[in-house]
Amino acid sequence: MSERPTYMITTAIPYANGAPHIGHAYERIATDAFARFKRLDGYDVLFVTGMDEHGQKMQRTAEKEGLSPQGLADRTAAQFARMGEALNARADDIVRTTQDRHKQAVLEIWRRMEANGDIYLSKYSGWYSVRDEAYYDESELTERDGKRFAPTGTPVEWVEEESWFFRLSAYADKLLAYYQAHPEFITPDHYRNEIIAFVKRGLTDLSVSRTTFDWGIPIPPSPQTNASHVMYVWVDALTNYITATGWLTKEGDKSGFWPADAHVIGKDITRFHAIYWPAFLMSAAAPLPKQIVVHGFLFSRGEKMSKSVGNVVDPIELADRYGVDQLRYFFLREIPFGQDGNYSHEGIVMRINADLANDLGNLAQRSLSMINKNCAGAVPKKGALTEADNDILAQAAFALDKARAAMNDYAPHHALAEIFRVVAEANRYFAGEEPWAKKKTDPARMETILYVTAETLRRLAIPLQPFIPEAAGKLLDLLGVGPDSRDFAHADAANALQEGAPLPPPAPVFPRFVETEEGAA
Ligand code: ME8
Repeated sequence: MSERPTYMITTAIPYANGAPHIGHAYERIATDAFARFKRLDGYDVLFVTGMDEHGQKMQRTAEKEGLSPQGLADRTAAQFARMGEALNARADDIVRTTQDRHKQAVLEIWRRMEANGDIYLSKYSGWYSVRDEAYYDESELTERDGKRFAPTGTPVEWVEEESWFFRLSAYADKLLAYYQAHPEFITPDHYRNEIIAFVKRGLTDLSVSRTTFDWGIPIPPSPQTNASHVMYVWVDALTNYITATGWLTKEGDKSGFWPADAHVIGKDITRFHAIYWPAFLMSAAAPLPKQIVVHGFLFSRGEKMSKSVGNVVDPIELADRYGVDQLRYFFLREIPFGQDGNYSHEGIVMRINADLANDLGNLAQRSLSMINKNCAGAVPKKGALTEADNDILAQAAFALDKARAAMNDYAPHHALAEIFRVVAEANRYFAGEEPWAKKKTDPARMETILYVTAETLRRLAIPLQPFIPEAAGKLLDLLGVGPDSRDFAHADAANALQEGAPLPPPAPVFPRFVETEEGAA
């Protein structure tokens, strides 16, 4: 472990029963941007994702597809690994719940919960949704055409079996006290309020094992029963977060990363992360993650993605069509983090052309090609600075502080809005100062304007790296900024561009998106 402060961030671990969709891509990209931001800000970062490979849903899907559950998990894990590469959002570790290290961690959390007196044998009879892998209370269900449905819209089935239970009811008050003492634990606030209201209604004990199928982690034999139980898939899946650190099993050198700083998850699984998971950890005498960071759902033109509507898109295809940075930018800028959002071809193209190609791309292209032609391909000379020069440089410097504050609040849309507000200001500065007109009348002033513009671009490209890593990197290449001078510690005036430093030939950073027949589909 280094001297630097640590920061651990995770995504949810997707069910391994189907290919990645845009919701998975969104979560991965956002988490990657948070991880990159902290890394550039000097933290020792552990970014973890994984695959949720056990459970009844996996077993049933595999049967339908004529595969073994492990075969299906392997196929899906490969698809998710490709998605991570394609989105330039590779994690440091991928915890697959069928791995032995994970099994050990799950058995240890179980042992600790049992030792704490929180596990007992009884019989479960009630409603279960295989699609959600969740139990529901009768009062939560709705009835349609003689069938019952969970609040999430998924069908439920009646289950009656012997089961181990976790004494969740004993944790309601402790959880409420915890939420009160740590108001930042569930963010944004409206999800926190929902959880508090739910816990206040009282918690019932949770069935944490199943006997009617076997695709899961076996529970150690007990003199109390002859039945073979497998771990409830959510006890199994949630524990992945701690597996990655080896904290429970005291293995490896990552245990200093626990407790995680942030679990980034979608709004449909807040109950598991903000109620069950902290209760399990309290029972196991393990520290709780610092924040549950909840994002909304993505819809295609307002509609839920569904195979039957035919609007499920492959995120890798989207990245190929629009560009990786372009897709990342769209998601992070367009959707207020924590709220639901929409994506559409028009929406993505508008963002690409207005913000990336017109505002940022043109400013870079115009200023850098003027520098190339008029300043011998080197960083221009800086004369005395005017108020306008100082003002735009100060705004660019301040953009990093504002972006940092926004990212601490898990609001990437605010971070990008601020950076692009300054990009727009820089365009106004450039247009207003008319360096091309000064070329003959006052060439020294022209150089100063070009210097200020280039230095402004440098100060903005540095905080843009977490969001659009490739393009921001390319822009820093064009500004002659070396690989060791790109972290946030180098964003300040002390590391400003050096007059006369040679620059590579200019090249476009963001091309416009041009419609083709296929693109308009
Ligand atoms: O829930 N928009 O897996 P999952 C945005 N295995 N996010 C979405 C989304 C959408 N349309 N659809 C899903 C699981 N997500 C469990 C997690 S964690 C210990 C176990 C998000 O494949 C969803 O909210 O159904 C979740 O955060 C993630 O994608 C994986 O969903």
